[in-house]
This record gives sequence, C-alpha cells and structure tokens, in this order.
Amino acid sequence: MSAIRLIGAPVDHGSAQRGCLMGPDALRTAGLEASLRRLGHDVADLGNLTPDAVSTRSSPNTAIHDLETCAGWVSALARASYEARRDDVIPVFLGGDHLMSAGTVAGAARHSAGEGREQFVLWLDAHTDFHSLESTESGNLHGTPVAYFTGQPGFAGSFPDLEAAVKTGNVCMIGIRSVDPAERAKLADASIEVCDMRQLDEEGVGAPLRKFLARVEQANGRLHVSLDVDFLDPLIAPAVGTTVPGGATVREAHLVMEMLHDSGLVTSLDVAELNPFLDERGRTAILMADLVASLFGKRVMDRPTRSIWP
Ligand code: 4U7
Ligand code: MN
Ligand code: MN
Ligand code: MN
Repeated sequence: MSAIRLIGAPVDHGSAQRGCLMGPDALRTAGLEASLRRLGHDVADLGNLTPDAVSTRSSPNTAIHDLETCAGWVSALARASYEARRDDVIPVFLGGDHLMSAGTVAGAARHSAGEGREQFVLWLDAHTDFHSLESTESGNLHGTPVAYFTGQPGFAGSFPDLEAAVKTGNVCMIGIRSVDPAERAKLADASIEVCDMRQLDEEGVGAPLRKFLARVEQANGRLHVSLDVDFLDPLIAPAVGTTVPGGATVREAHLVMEMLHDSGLVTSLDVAELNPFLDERGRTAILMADLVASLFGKRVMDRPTRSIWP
C-alpha cells in the first residue's frame, strides 16, 4: 500500500496550444482517485496549485512567451514536490503541460539530495525537452524542463535557482522520435541515455527499462517518472498538442507501467501534456488514468471486458 497524493498542476503557458489547464480535471473525471483506492492505496486529492508570483529577468530570446508565469509555476511546483517527498508520500502531479516537470523534478531532487540519495528520472516522451532558454526556437517552455533540472547553463535569473541538479547520467529517455538540432548537439555532450523508437522496435521496451531500473536499485536511488501523453502513438492518444506519429502502443505503455510497479522504486510521477480540448470522448484521459493505475498495481487480469473503455 502506498500513500499517494494527487496534485493538480494546470500549467498552460509552456506551450502554444491552449487547453492543458483542463488536464487535471479530465484525469479526475476519468476516475483516477477511485481506481487507485480500489487497488488498496491511501489516496487524497490535494486540489490544484497556482503559480507563485515571481519577477524574472527577461530573456534575450524573443521567441519565449510567458516566462514569468512559467517561472512562477516552477517555483510553486518545486515546493509542492519537495514537501510531498518530505511528508513521505508519492506525489502524482496531474498536468498541465510539460513545463511542470521543471518544478516537480527540481523539488524531488532537492529532497533526495537532503537524504543523501541519488535522484533518477525516467522520461517517457516523443521529445527530449532539452532546450535551453537560448536554443528554443518555438519559445514554448515545455521543451526545456530536462535542460533546467539537469543544471544546464542559461536559466539563471529567469527560472528559480536550482538547489540540486539531477545528474545527466541518471536520466533515461524512452520513446524519443523528435529531436531538434540544438538539442541533439547538447545531448551528444551529455551522458543522457536516449532510447529512441528505433531501439525500442529492435529490442522492445522491456530490455532498456530493466537495465535502467537495475541501476536505480543498485544506487539505492529515488525515481521520478515523467509521462508525456505524446510518448503514446497519437492514434491511441489524440489529446496532445504536439503529436508525433510512431509512438508507443497500449501494450508497450502498460508494460512500462507494470515493470515500474514491480520495481517498487517510483517515488514521484508526472502525467503531462494532456489537452482535453483535443480529446475524443475522453479516451486519452481514460487511457492515461489507466496507465497510472497500472503503475500502482493494476494488472492486465484486473480488466473485465465490460470496463471503463468508451
Ligand atoms: B513536449 C519542440 F520544436 N522541440 O521546442 C519545441 F519540436 O513537452 C517541441 O515534449 C517541444 O511536448 C515539445 O517546441 C515539448 C519542437
Ligand atoms: Mn515533453
Ligand atoms: Mn513531448
Ligand atoms: Mn507536447
């Protein structure tokens, strides 16, 4: 049994496409809290956060929009994440666009550093989200969280000061199939493990994940999982602004979640980028809620034919 806290993060300013602010309520409507409770967990919904009021140095990159609001979200989410970990619960952050993870991972890493434990991050996404404030061409800050929480240069004065960076060697990305040239150049220098769709097709999703989980276990580390809706194929998960064809299947995604559950290593989770405005009869929200349930112990055999599927 785990103590799980649902924390709404209706972040909507890190992307150009409006609508992620409805993500937390769509996940609630899909029955997430009740399904986690049915699995025997202690679950509470803490409601939605709001961004802190912060003032930031504006960036010379004129493509960037809503920097101050985004920095306010990073500040509020880092605190919420740190406090949840301090209270020894598993926070499940209901997004909200992926800018949210700049805060949630920073807060988790700060707590792990304080207890002398290594912080690891599993990044499930079509994208690497490794832009700096200088390199982003779209100016959409949901493309920057990994660069921020691994302590890459260029965020000082714009985003809150990072108290503990995640080592690039402790990040594993799975599902990658859209990387911008500036990101690729920096990824080549960093030691981030990138498992792209090509590798996934050849080896399956189980092999690289098993290796990564063994490393986390060996280091006695803490594991944050960040799940972007666009990790999944857009045919099964249309409710996302940044669709990229060739994504993970229902089966691959459930296997990842089930292996994460079996590992017992996950200490914090983001459900990012759900844009209910783009959904079809709630199917993406329902699928995301079901994946979270898998991560907390729902098994394939627990799904009756007459189930929640629309
Ligand atoms: B997401 C992009 F250009 N790289 O920077 C950018 F392709 O959180 C996409 O993973 C970023 O959905 C996608 O805007 C951010 C683009
Ligand atoms: Mn992302
Ligand atoms: Mn993405
Ligand atoms: Mn996206």
